[in-house]
Amino acid sequence: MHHDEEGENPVCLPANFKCPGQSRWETSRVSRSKGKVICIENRVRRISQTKVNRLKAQCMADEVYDMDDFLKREYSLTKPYQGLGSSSSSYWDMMGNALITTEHVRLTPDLQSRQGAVWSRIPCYLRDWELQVQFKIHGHGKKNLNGDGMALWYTKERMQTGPVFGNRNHFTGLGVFLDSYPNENKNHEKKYNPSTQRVFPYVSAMVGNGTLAYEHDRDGQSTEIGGCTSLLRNIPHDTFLLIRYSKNRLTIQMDVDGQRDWQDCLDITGVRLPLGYYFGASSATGDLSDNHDLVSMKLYQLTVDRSPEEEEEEELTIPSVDHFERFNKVEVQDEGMSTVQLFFTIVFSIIGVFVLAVVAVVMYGRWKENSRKRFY
Ligand SMILES: [Ca+2]
Repeated sequence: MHHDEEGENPVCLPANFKCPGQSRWETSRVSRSKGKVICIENRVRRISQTKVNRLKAQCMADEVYDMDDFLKREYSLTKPYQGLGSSSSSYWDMMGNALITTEHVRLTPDLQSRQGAVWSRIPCYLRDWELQVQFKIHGHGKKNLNGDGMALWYTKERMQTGPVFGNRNHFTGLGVFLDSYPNENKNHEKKYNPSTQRVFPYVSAMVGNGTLAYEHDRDGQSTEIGGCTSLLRNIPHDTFLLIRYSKNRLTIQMDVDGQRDWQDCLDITGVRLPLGYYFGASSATGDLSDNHDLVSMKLYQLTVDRSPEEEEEEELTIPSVDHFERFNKVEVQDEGMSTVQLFFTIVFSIIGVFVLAVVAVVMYGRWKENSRKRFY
């Protein structure tokens, strides 16, 4: 046995692991003999070529094993989408204008005023999971003349239509929005504030409690808990989004470069999502449109160690985010008075003036009477 193999447990690299400045398996010769440098979990170690090969083989085998073991087919939607929307044995439902092809589920075509969605039929009781979404958003419209985008869901409600990318508003649970049209910049051009401007397409997340409203006209800016710009549209290859939820931590990563390299988009702790909600994806077009193609949604169960206290954490009924106010960094601009406010302001002003006038008349009358009494 080689000396460098003694007492070493080879550790597999995580799927998206990358040493600083190195590609995943990049090795470089450090001596004329068999020594190589390999990057393993942030440590650079000198090991033999044999071991490099063995490690590679083992990691690859483990990855295949992981994929099979942790992919949850009942919450995943993959080609060839067998029975989707028709068979009672399918794990998924389809609604609206959504259409199945051999390559994808087209949630909306590149046509005006369409809505489409797919929803998982089985509520999910996994505590820690990772959802990998493969998709393609493309169309004829020029930049910012396309819309509206799509959304991924983990919510209590399912199969409802509405104004939030084809889904209902006031939803309960998690919504992740791939917003390709900047409504706010359009609607508030004069009040446009460069410090709060977001560049579109913009990916963001929101946790709804059933009463909180997603404001479409403001692209959900007032309720978002985080987000990032991601140039995910009209790209020649497929694009990917990853949502990881583990131990109340929500992470979103994007891969739109086709390099299999995840870019961090959002990482928030203190996100509390109840069990038993449904996964879904929806999309809508308005005056502007795009093809919103969903290639796959793969749900993986994550295995996580928990302390006894964490195990005993009380089960939630309402989704929430700890210290939600910390996200309200955007100052709500003074929009001036609404018509209703203006109406009541005028009414109360008139009443106020009238009351004052009556009081003044009465006071004057009394004063006059008093002064008369004094004279006589
Ligand atoms: Ca928008």
